[in-house]
Amino acid sequence: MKALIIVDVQNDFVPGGALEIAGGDRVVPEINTVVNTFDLVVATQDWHPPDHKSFASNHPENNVFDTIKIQGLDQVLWPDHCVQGTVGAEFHAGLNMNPVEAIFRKGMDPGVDSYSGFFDNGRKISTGLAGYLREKGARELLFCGLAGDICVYYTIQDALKEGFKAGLLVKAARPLDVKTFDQQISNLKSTGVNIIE
Ligand code: VGL
Ligand code: ZN
Repeated sequence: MKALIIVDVQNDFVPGGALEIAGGDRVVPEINTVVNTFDLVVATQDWHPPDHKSFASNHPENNVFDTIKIQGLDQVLWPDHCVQGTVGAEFHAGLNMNPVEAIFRKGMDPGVDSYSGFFDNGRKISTGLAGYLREKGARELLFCGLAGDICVYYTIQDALKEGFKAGLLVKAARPLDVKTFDQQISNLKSTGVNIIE
């Protein structure tokens, strides 16, 4: 049984959004083309409270994109994005969400960021995604969405750690940093991830 995991295709990650990714909106038609070919489709949604510690605005002494330590973890300070209940946190209006059976939200704890759809960055709290997928009988997961080099990448890493087979739909993912993503793709390939160009 094959599942598609759509990562964070939200307004703040597409051009015009608070944390825009070049070409981020281009993943939408790519995902729509394949979304009906899976046995199971789930989506993740970045869903932060306004006082989230990953927001540079909550660290007046720092700048956007600085890296600081929070609770012992490296944390990039982002522009305010995907704030709960805002338009920026909504899924892109063009994305066909009808086949999506479940939405897993992440990043609600103000003290810790959550790039992966499975666990927070400290690996302390599970979203329940792994258990859900196992109970549904999904063994092979295909990933797409935004940002390729951040939430998609870390979600794939956790999928492997959780014992799933993983694939990446490259055309349906866009990174914040292209060079980083290219490097990550070759790393993933060497760890057995099915890179679908
Ligand atoms: C993401 C940075 C901060 C992502 C989420 O979805 O890739 N990146 N929050
Ligand atoms: Zn975020």
